[in-house]
Amino acid sequence: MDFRIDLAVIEILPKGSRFGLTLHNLSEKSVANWQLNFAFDRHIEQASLSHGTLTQVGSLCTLSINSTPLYANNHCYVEFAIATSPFKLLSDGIKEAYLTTDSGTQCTVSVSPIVLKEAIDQPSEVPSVKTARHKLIPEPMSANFNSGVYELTRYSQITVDNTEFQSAANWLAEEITRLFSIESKSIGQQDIHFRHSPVLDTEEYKLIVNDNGVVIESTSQSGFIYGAATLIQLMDFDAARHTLYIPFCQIHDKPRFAYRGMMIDSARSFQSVEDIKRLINLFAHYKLNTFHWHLTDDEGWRVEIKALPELTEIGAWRGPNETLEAQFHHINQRYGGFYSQEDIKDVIAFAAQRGIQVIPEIDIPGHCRAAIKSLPHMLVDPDDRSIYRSVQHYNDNTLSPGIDGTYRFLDIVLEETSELFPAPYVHIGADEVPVGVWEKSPSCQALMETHGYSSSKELQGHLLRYAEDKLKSLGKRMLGWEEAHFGHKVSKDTVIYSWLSEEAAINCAKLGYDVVLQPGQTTYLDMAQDHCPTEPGVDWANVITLEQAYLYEPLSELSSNDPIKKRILGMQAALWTEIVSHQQRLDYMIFPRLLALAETAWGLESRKNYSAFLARLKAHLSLLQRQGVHYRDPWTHTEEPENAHHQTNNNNNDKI
Ligand code: TNX
Repeated sequence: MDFRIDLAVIEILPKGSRFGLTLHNLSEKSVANWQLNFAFDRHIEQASLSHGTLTQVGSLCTLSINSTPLYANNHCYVEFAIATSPFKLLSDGIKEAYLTTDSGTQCTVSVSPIVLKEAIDQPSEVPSVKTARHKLIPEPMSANFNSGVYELTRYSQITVDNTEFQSAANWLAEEITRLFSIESKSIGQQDIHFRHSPVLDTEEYKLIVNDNGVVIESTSQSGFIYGAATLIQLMDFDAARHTLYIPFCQIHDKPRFAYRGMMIDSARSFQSVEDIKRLINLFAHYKLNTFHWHLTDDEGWRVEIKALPELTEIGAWRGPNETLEAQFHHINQRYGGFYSQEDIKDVIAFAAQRGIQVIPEIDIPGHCRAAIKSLPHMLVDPDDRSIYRSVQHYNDNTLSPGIDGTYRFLDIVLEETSELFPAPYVHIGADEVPVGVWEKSPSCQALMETHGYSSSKELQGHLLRYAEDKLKSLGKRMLGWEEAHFGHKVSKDTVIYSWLSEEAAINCAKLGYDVVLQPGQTTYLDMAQDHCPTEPGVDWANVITLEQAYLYEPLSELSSNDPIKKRILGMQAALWTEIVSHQQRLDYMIFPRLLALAETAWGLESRKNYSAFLARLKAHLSLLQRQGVHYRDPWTHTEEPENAHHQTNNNNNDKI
């Protein structure tokens, strides 16, 4: 490559850091009128730039120093500062860069790892443990093992009492084939029996393995899925004999929380339908029952809305020649994609077969840049002179409650979304509405006056209440991030997802809202997993080691019989994907921390024990290996594979 940039932290300031950026021209040709484009997650203070000009839209920065050509075999140097916390991770550096020259040529620029000033390198010690006798995660409510094993062969069959549960039995058969290449024959022994047991609770199951075979008892499709997931984890495979061994046991199990979820952000990075299904299938193995799908954000609109095709024709794509600027990765090309309504139906059916409901998130009124840029005639308030900057550095990403177009947009999007997703919930976002929005919009100010509102939070609440009423009329309950109750306009039927702190969850529960816990400090899987600069991830909420993920105990400050606890529907983990651009990285960030969180979501608090979990995990990792999951090994700290960083994600070709 003919160009390279080096970025070094040169000074740590009381609030922020100062950087030196060197752009090298390693070629034999000088370039005049160049522009350097690079992806950088933090806001660069304009006034701090030593020379040249810099614009920043989200993470995309464009630097030019027109007075100085970039001479052959020479370099140019600039300094700038940020006002947020100092860098500790290499992932904080510049992610990608390219140069454009006056002839319009695009040249790739290689990026050296950032030189950090204060890198802490203290990998946490994970205790070495003896491999446990069984590898069940989450740990069942009660499990008794007896001596002896039952053998399953390719002549084994699964029988169901009731055809209603056939699809759970099919899942088990498919998984056995996928994992162990054992295809059951249509003529064989009836070794696994799904027995309907109406006395059990919906998600409860029993699993009995003895000389007579395997019996799973349950009363619902999801109960049979959980029984099947446990059975799979109990299997030991003898490849030579093509036989699966299952230890004799009696297991009786049911979940602690009714809501056990995982959120994936498909807006910042786009995952193919196959990638999403692969993850959902894995979630089923850990007895999760909810997939929260973050489908819209500033950097991409991913759900087809038939009445507003611009949302995906324009808003699903970013790049040098697109309406939306490139962000984060793949910045010198067209990147993106969307899920057609057919794709979504396919995902929903796939998830339902695995006992998982899919909840869509349409994030409003902030985080709406992709929608606004796709539908400016509908969503831009031409008289709004407000000046604001969102957390992710946009000044044009918020819907206006003062114009009709916003309400028409909401009607259409919520109607189509509600029709498409059978779950009785729609998540409406409501997070991170920037300070300063709507202040200089005559229509918003007039609306505030009409209703006697004194703050923008009330105006936000006004819009969210509209969305809530609309969703109610469509038979859906509204879910929102913790900011959804700001301005006190939405009803107590709204479910609050707390992400900033546990305290917020307690406050919301005290106010009478049902809550789902998703505190950034312990459940955000985009956080780095250890105190090492090379760990991929971010650290604004925390560094989340496996142990911290495991030890998270929802609302532990409250006594176990505090009635407020009844308001907790459950918990979920989340993967935001600004820096998660490919499948290996996805796996690396999710596994095995999700297993730790799944144990808390499902298992009894009294049975939680980190060493015992590690012992089971040690035995369990082979099951992840068998499926090609690129997990982070807690003992060897194995990184994602070398090539992962350089691998281009081909997903964006899916819809071209
Ligand atoms: C906060 S959590 C966000 C997301 C970012 C994430 C990055 C929440 C409701 N908003 O928009 O992707 O931090 O960690």
